[in-house]
Amino acid sequence: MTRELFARTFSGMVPDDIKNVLAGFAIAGDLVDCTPYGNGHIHDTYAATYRDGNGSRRFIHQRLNHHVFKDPVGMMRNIVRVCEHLAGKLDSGPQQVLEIVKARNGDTMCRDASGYYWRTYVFVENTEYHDFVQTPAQAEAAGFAFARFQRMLVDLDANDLNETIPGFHHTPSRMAALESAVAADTAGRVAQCGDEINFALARKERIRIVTDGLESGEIPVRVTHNDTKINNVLLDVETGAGVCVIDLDTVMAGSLLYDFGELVRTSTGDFAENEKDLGKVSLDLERYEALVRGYVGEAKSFLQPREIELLPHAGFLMTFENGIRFLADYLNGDTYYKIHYAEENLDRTHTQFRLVRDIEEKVDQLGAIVDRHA
Ligand code: ADP
Ligand code: GN1
Ligand code: MG
Repeated sequence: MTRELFARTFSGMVPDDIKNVLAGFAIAGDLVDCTPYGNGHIHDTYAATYRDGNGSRRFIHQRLNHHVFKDPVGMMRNIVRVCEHLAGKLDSGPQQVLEIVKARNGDTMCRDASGYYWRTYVFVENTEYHDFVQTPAQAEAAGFAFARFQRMLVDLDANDLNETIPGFHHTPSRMAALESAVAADTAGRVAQCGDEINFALARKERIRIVTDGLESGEIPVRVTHNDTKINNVLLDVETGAGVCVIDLDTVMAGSLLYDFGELVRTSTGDFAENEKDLGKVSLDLERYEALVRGYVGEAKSFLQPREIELLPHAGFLMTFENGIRFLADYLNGDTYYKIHYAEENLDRTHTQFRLVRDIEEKVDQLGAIVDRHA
């Protein structure tokens, strides 16, 4: 089954089976509308409006992808734990914690007739998401918001959280998965991807630094978000400030280098993740500096020397890791990420690899910028 077929979307009338499952959530009023929302690659997300005598309220409903998150109950336990921890620590500044709406029976999720788990969050109003940034100020706001998120979780024991996707950022394992995909050639696409596979193999020796450092204790294991893509933080529509970190499914033990690196990948350019015009794909140093200012400015109090030293490597690592994940998915026949057209995973691979190359060329400049702010 390709990911395309897994995705459940509709337009117009809300199908009855969806209405039935939504009725299980403890929400007052009548469902007025419910439409597919956002550009997440994993779950099927809907924005819904309910109305009662007091007015209207919006909610986010998600049908969870249990092929990716095999233990939805354990995942929701993590999210409850993390949200409670964050809610107890809110300090000044515009910020909100994701708010779970429980089922009428008190559970954190409902199940539909086909066995899918659904969950609901309060819609965070007066905010917007960006699939890629348009200004350095947005990069700075996102960097600050994710660093603040990390600071607030610095005293949460990583052992209290389930590992929702085993080896999620173990880049050498991701490389091994690519090599298995090449060997299996399930979709018969290997012959067409020689250049991409060689590009990946040529960098195999440079992807162990963070995993080795975590294993040896040289880099601290922290509670990290692990999916700090720019559309996983909501920015205030008026001020542009980072208001709410969302998509908490992968919050678990990790390295903050993963979080910083994923921000570099998604907030320093001016191009979509699947951009076909590779001439547009490059890292903008002004945005990078803004990101570093926001992120390092807030994280300085807890960053350790080895982490600071590796910050300039983080963007390379996460862009490369995403590139090999997209490539492996393409070779496997598009079973993991949601796709909107046949070659999308290959386009995503090309964009990531072009950005990797650009980061490699700029690494000294990235180091100088980090030095200025750390
Ligand atoms: P996925 O894992 O598929 O990326 P997300 O949890 O990131 O799913 O949700 C997909 C998108 O839905 C987000 O990028 C964001 O645009 C939107 N979204 C999710 N939660 C909320 C919320 N509580 N309020 C407003 N928008 C949200
Ligand atoms: C997925 O769920 P979403 O769309 O925020 C993926 C990330 C990738 C990203 C690439 C659980 O993020 O790891 O970096 O796509 N999430 C999962 O865009 O695999
Ligand atoms: Mg997301």
